[in-house]
Amino acid sequence: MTAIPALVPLPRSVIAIEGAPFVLTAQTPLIADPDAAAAARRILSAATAQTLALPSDVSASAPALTLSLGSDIAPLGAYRLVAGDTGIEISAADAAGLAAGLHTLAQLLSPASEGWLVPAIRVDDAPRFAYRGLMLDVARHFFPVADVCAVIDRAASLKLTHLHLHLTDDQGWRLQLHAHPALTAAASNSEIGGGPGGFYTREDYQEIVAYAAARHLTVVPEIDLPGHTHAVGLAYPHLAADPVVTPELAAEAGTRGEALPTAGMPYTGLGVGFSSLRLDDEATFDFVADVLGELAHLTPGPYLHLGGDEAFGTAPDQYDAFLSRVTQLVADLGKVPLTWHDAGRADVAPETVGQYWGLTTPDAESTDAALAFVRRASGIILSPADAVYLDMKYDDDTPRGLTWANGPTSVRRAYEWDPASIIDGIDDDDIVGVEAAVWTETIDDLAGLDTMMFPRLAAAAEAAWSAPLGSTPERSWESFRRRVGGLGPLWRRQGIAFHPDGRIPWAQE
Ligand code: TNX
Repeated sequence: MTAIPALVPLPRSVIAIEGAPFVLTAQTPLIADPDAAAAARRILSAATAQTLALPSDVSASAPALTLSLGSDIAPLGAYRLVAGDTGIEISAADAAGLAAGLHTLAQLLSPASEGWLVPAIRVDDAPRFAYRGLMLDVARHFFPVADVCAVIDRAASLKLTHLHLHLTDDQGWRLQLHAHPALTAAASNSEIGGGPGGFYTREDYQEIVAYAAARHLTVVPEIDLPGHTHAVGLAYPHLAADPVVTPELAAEAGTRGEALPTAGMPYTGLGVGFSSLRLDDEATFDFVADVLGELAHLTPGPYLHLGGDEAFGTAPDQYDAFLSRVTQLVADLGKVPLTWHDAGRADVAPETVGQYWGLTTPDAESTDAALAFVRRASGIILSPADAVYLDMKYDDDTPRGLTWANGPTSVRRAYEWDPASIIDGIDDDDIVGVEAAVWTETIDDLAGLDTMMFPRLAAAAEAAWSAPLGSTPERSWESFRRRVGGLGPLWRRQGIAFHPDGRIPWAQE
């Protein structure tokens, strides 16, 4: 077709078909099983900023929206959507596929006096990677349950499948655990900048997990170990090693006017890499076993993320032995251990999946660490920091954000990379998926998250879902900027405070 509609992530196939547009109104009959019908009302009402009744109880001759579970389509996200003036039919093998089709339908709607128009179209679609993630750091700044749920809705609208919650860091411990209540009693009421912090009760956490599951997202909880653990020392001083303050850390703290990390005092600065659990003490291993056991029990999804990054305060041999032992512990709990790629050099449990956070042009050390996961055949999740770290500034004028990942990350840079082109020897078969990350050193509310995530999260979603960069004329920056610009009115209706990037031709409604 000449001009592809504003669809992101780009579907496998989009064909304009003969006929007039479908007109969707609040009274359009909806033919679907009750769960799918509820999903359709929720997704389409949010997309139109209007409550759509979409009645199911009509013996209607009016053109209907039909959601059907058919067997000729692959499971886990694939779908077919056919729209024309006589009706819209979305077919999929499962509820996840129907939801993906509904999110495509939401992007196709345009307002008109008689209702919402959907062009006559056929879309056949399926994802490239099964794991399509977003990491949210709730440790540097705490975000209440409602904000996390809003982030889940945003992730679902781009067909993501996993929400990785970075639950613990130097600045605070955010998950209540029965076995160690002091973690939240003594180590959660701090955050960067001196705000009040906060934590999720077990019930809050389960509410987040259920909210995500209802939107076909799996929560991946991260307890960052053995570094990024200064907060643990506020609750259990005997488990924490003294902070290792390097000259670089001291210089950076000086520039920012921050206090240096001090044992037993809340840390509210931006420094990283100074903390470690005491790895020469069996009490640490008992603690970690309790924490991970309780977390495994609370978490229905398959993954437990153990962090493992930037443990500069830990001796290398102790780090290796710790990661080896703790990944095995997670495997013994029946979960799949996930670690940042740094742990690739340790003898981790063979099931361990790595998460690559180096640059799109990797150095030798991160290449070796990433390849270690692939050699063990467990695979890797790609989060190249100079492309999909959504806490990087867009340009020098962005008020929030960091720049350590090779300077600011423009929308174009977030878009123009391909998962199979990052590390020699790692291609589609080795890649579990793609995950964007939003670290929150400089972000403290939902509007701030929105501005940093959108539109770059759409670029990451396309890397995760769509065919390889450059494989079709539409899988290109020129096409993406037009398509993503077309989503401006939808995002406004959905209440997403996106960054109105000047390189993108934003549609006005
Ligand atoms: C690196 S990525 C970190 C985080 C920071 C982030 C800021 C990774 C595994 N570690 O601790 O928050 O950069 O962009």
